[in-house]
Amino acid sequence: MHRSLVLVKLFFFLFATNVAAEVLKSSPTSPQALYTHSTTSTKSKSTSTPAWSSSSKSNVTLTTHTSTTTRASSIPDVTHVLPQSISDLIFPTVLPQRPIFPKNIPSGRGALSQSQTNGKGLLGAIGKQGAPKYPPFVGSNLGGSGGYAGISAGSSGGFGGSSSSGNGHGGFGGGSSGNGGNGGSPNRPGRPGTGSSPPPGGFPWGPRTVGNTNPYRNPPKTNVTRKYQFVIERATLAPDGVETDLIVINGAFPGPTIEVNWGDDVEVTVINKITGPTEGTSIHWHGLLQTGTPYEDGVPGITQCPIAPGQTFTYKFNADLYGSSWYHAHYSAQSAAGVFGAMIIHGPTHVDYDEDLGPVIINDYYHREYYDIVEEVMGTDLSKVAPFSDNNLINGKGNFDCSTINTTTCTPNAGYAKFQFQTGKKYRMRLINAGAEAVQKFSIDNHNLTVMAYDFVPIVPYQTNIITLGIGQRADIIVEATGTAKEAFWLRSTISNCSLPYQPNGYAMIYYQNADTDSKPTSKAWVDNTDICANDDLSKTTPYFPITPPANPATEISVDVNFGVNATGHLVWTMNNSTFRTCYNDPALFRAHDAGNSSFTYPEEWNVYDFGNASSIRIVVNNLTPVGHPMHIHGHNMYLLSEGVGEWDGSVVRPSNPTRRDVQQLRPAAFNKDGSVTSTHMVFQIDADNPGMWPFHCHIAWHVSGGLYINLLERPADIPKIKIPDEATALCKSWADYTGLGPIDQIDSGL
Ligand SMILES: *[C@@H]1O[C@H](CO)[C@@H](O)[C@H](O)[C@H]1NC(C)=O
Ligand SMILES: *[C@@H]1O[C@H](CO)[C@@H](O)[C@H](O)[C@H]1NC(C)=O
Ligand SMILES: *[C@@H]1O[C@H](CO)[C@@H](O)[C@H](O)[C@H]1NC(C)=O
Ligand SMILES: *[C@@H]1O[C@H](CO)[C@@H](O)[C@H](O)[C@H]1NC(C)=O
Ligand SMILES: *[C@@H]1O[C@H](CO)[C@@H](O)[C@H](O)[C@H]1NC(C)=O
Ligand SMILES: *[C@@H]1O[C@H](CO)[C@@H](O)[C@H](O)[C@H]1NC(C)=O
Ligand SMILES: *[C@@H]1O[C@H](CO)[C@@H](O)[C@H](O)[C@H]1NC(C)=O
Ligand SMILES: *[C@@H]1O[C@H](CO)[C@@H](O)[C@H](O)[C@H]1NC(C)=O
Ligand SMILES: *[C@@H]1O[C@H](CO)[C@@H](O)[C@H](O)[C@H]1NC(C)=O
Ligand SMILES: *[C@@H]1O[C@H](CO)[C@@H](O)[C@H](O)[C@H]1NC(C)=O
Ligand SMILES: [Cu+2]
Repeated sequence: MHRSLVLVKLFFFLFATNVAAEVLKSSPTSPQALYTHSTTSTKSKSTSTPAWSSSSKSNVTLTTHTSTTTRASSIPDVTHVLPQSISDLIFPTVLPQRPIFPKNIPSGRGALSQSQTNGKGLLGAIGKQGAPKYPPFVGSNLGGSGGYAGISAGSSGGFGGSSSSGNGHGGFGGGSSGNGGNGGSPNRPGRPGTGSSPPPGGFPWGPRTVGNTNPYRNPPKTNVTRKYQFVIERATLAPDGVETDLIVINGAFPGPTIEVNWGDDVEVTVINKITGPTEGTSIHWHGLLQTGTPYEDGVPGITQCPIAPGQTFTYKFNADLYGSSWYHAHYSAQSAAGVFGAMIIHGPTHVDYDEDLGPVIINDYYHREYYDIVEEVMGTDLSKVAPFSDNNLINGKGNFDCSTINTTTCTPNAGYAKFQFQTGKKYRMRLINAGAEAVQKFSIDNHNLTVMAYDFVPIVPYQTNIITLGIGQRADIIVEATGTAKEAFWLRSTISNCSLPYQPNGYAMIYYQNADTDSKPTSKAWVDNTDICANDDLSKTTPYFPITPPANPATEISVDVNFGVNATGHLVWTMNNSTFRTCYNDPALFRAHDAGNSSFTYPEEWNVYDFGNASSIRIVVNNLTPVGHPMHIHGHNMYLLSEGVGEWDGSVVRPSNPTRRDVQQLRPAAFNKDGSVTSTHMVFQIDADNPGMWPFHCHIAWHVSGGLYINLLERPADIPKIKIPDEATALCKSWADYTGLGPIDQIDSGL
């Protein structure tokens, strides 16, 4: 069927005919309901089979709104009518906001100590006890001043701009697996004492530069192993002044920063000490390729069994790409409870800067426990399926208006993250959207931003004032300190209008060298003229190292993103009409491994797409929902051939060198005045050079809980050649013991 017919029909049923695209875009101020309870479905432009008639695959029906439903004979007892309430809740016309504005912020003096807000985490602090500084690579012998001139290997320019003393950064050669190597700060685990020195004047990654090396074909191997230990447990902290039950790593929120060099081996020993109640866990190393080690990707039920309570697992993988990223729990929505942290992989740079200020982690933040939120998201009370975030944090800090709650201890003016600038210097910042639901708009008042990398891909630098980051996306930026000695500025991240925040405004404070670091900036925000839900145009984001993907890939498929209400009345998200659910006890990758070249029939709800030996894979993704989705691929950077409104017309943006990244914001579908709906698309391609079972999913926690997820089975014939270590298979034994050989109370897709 022609897509536009499907769309017109579907959305006609779903939503009122009188809703305009403008209404959607300006919805927060519009009193007009998006959804009117029309029963006049006969006005549908479609005369062909009803939109809900074909979904025998997953028992998910596309929700329609009609008084005369027809039902696929294979699907008994399916409710086709979407309750009127749901549309207003998922796509509210008025956001019930309680925003905090600069005028309401008392000063830069925080009311809570770092340990009360962030536990053992030091991100966001300045001064003696502040966050560590970040050298050009781990093991570099820093000292003194002088610009970081190390753009090419062997450059004789001094490294500098970052002093090796007095900033808590010592601790090279610390314990091989403990936190807090000697001299290190509590959130800087110790490092092994051997093998970390590069050749004199050189780099750990050898002669590779951004411009001369295809990172996928010719990555370095340093033969250095960096070891970390993560103890995951529950903790009560007050990141924004509100005492909240979190799950944290090594007592820190956000978790400890992993900092290694490109080509290093990384070993992270994860100890699951989550009790009261217990739950499983697993950690995903976002953006890494895991070539040859797909069982280290950290996706429970796909690449491993969860780490059972009380159990320990050591992830061993190579830092095969360089730049900025994060790691996070992939078990249900546990990440939203605080199980995430930054990952810095030092590598060559193509842009000059003086100092690396490290991670700027941004996350929409919820005061309720993630489990309670997921229970509602996955419940049958459709009025609760689209939760609002309570706050927006930068490096785990923020203020909260305590007058709006009285259920828990709340300290006003808990304090914001702070950064120190010196006039004339150029700073690198590593922005990470580590949130659960929100699209972030990052900016620094009065400062231009130069973007040098998106995700793990260095780009031809371009200048902007506001950077859009969907969940999981990163931007490496250079900021030139153009202010004067006594000035202070707001650094902002604002949750966009296509997300659901009660309090959209995230702040941090930037102080110049002679500014009073307890003062409050008075700077004004840039005006945001950017599209509210989409990433910057693909035409703007040109990879610095060009790669041309095949113009005619071996395989091309098309997948629709949609949602519906299933037979038991739950809202589920679908890809190609099928909602996903993992089986924690039975990792799909292990099935592929055991199946070898014989075919194994995967349960339909695993959403496995077997691409066989295809050498390249193209996927056209169509969004039929009025919500944006940050689509993340594991095991690859995707070539983004096209994205935008409407169906793909076959054209490719910069075919000789398309944008590559590991998360792309799929725009929301738009409503038109005549009642029709215009879908949106993104088209991506991957080189199938990485045998494995690779997730491709929406990174909104609540959407992946609801099943917006597929697995790409890549080169299954080569998977049996991969040796899955005993330690990985042993996880299934201990998980089976924990679950008593039966299912646990899995309230969502599991991821
Ligand atoms: C988002 O909505 C708010 C409140 O309605 C409005 O003030 C703001 O201008 C909107 N921002 C954008 C980028 O549309
Ligand atoms: C998904 O379901 C809709 C409605 O039942 C149907 O029109 C469409 O063809 C299905 N899509 C696929 C790819 O099966
Ligand atoms: C679909 O529903 C039928 C009947 O309720 C059930 O037997 C079957 O397992 C369901 N299939 C899926 C994929 O959920
Ligand atoms: C790492 O080890 C491999 C295999 O032993 C060796 O070929 C390579 O030269 C080593 N690389 C470095 C940087 O020492
Ligand atoms: C505080 O608690 C009272 C009594 O439970 C309730 O009526 C009131 O609405 C609450 N106020 C806020 C701001 O939540
Ligand atoms: C930002 O960049 C523009 C264009 O290069 C320039 O005109 C402007 O002065 C810059 N603003 C600041 C605050 O640096
Ligand atoms: C509907 O979805 C929910 C949530 O995934 C699931 O628990 C329930 O079993 C599903 N119902 C059917 C009939 O598949
Ligand atoms: C989408 O689902 C339909 C119906 O189950 C199936 O026939 C088709 O192969 C699926 N599409 C892809 C690309 O797998
Ligand atoms: C499949 O595997 C079997 C042994 O497991 C081997 O004999 C056979 O040649 C393989 N077939 C192909 C097509 O690789
Ligand atoms: C896939 O490649 C393997 C070797 O890697 C080969 O044995 C097998 O026959 C191929 N299968 C197909 C369907 O071409
Ligand atoms: Cu989504």
